[in-house]
Amino acid sequence: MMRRYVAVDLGAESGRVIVGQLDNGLDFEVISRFPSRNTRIQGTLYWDILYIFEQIKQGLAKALSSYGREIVSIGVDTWGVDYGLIDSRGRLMANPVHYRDDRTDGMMDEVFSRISREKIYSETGIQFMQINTLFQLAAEVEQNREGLERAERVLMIPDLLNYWLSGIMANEYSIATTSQLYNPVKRCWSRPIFEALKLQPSLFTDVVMPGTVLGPLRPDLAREIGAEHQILVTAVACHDTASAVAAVPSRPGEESAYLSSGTWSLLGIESPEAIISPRSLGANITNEGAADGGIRFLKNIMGLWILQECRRSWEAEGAGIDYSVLAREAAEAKNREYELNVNDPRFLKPGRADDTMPGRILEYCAETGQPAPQTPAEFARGIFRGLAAAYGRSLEEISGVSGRDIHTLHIIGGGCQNRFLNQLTADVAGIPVSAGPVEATALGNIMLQAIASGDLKNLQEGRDLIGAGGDIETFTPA
Ligand code: ADP
Ligand code: LRH
Repeated sequence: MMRRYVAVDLGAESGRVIVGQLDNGLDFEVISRFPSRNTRIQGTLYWDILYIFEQIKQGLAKALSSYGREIVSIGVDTWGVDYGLIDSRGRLMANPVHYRDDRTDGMMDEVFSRISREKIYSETGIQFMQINTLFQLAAEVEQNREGLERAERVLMIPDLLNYWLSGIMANEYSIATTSQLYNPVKRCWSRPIFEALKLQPSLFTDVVMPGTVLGPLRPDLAREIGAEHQILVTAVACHDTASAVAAVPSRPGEESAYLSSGTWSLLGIESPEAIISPRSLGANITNEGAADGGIRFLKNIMGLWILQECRRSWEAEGAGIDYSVLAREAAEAKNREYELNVNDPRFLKPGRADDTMPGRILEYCAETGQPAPQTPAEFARGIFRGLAAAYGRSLEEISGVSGRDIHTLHIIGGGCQNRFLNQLTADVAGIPVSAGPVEATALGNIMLQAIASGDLKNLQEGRDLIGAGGDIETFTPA
């Protein structure tokens, strides 16, 4: 009987349920795809986590009706830094707040008044971004003290979904590191940071490593979706970027970097240990947990989010925007050429009716004395040029700080379908770009389940299968 794994991969723009199996390589089928819904209520931006869980249930039920007893396990990976608070009866206390909500405004300075930037970085090695769990929890201390006092547990989003699937509460390593509360050298939660924020250490569990089988699906859930056999819930590399990096088709010993390209652009290298130094702090490079228990030494770059928000704004005005068409048109759109500094903080927050993302770009162009784009393709071209420039700079920083040579860049994720951006990146970086796979994150998720169930030897075996799969295209610098 074929053994199949269900991967639930939730990015900030969209989620998918995928079934994968080892069958002449690492083969997969997309069962369902849905938007990662969020909504603003009384001024707060929330994830619609109940809708998302309903989509997971429907996807799993569909996978079961197609493959029945062949389904062995399920694994969940999601975007980083967000969480839900759980009360003493095991209930979610409120809808999780979106990391782009305004509540973290000013929270970095608030936290730095209690514990220094240097100390936080030496404890965690994590890039400073106001979206980090650390600053979200600092906002709860200020704005929701009673709620936080009643909370028994903090579960990061994939931990929460794993809990709803299995009944087991556990904080997984890769997603735990995105919090900026975890010490990757001592391999435990950071006491000095918990003390500075007056947070109870018991809010988090001991960390479990990627590939830990949590247990079977809850019996009530199994009945609801019609599962007649035991399906295991595996804590994979629960941070989506860790799952994506697990599936980079690199060969052993290769001197390469990866770029996970989606809502965010995550560019970096793998390292067995954390690299925490004044230089890595100066360059604001992060040390997040990897699928093999090691480290992803990388930069968080604003990513295709800016384009997603432009698309939302253009569609609200009635324009239909197809990403592949837009990428092709951007390649030709040479009038009114500009280049965006994609990491400018003004682009972090969602656009509003009176403050749209295209409007912010026009404001930026006026301030920097650049031509104002007019068509979607012209807007997109400047975003892509800015992203490629940021990739080039980040590659240099990462190579300089780590002392590693980088001869190839593997681009994975939805953004690797953008052939214009792939070529621009190769040109700016001056190294070949290897693009694919698009669904790297789900593949990394499946690999961890296959390793946990003894069907795959290790990550390299999975990477070799992906590399041999043939969906990889190379872009050579001009
Ligand atoms: P996430 O998982 O972070 O939600 P994805 O990995 O799904 O994001 O990547 C989504 C991005 O990929 C989109 O914002 C878009 O810019 C890009 N993209 C998706 N499809 C295409 C396509 N056919 N051609 C070019 N770019 C694409
Ligand atoms: C990408 C990602 C990234 C950051 C951000 C919040 O989806 O996980 O690594 O953590 O979302």
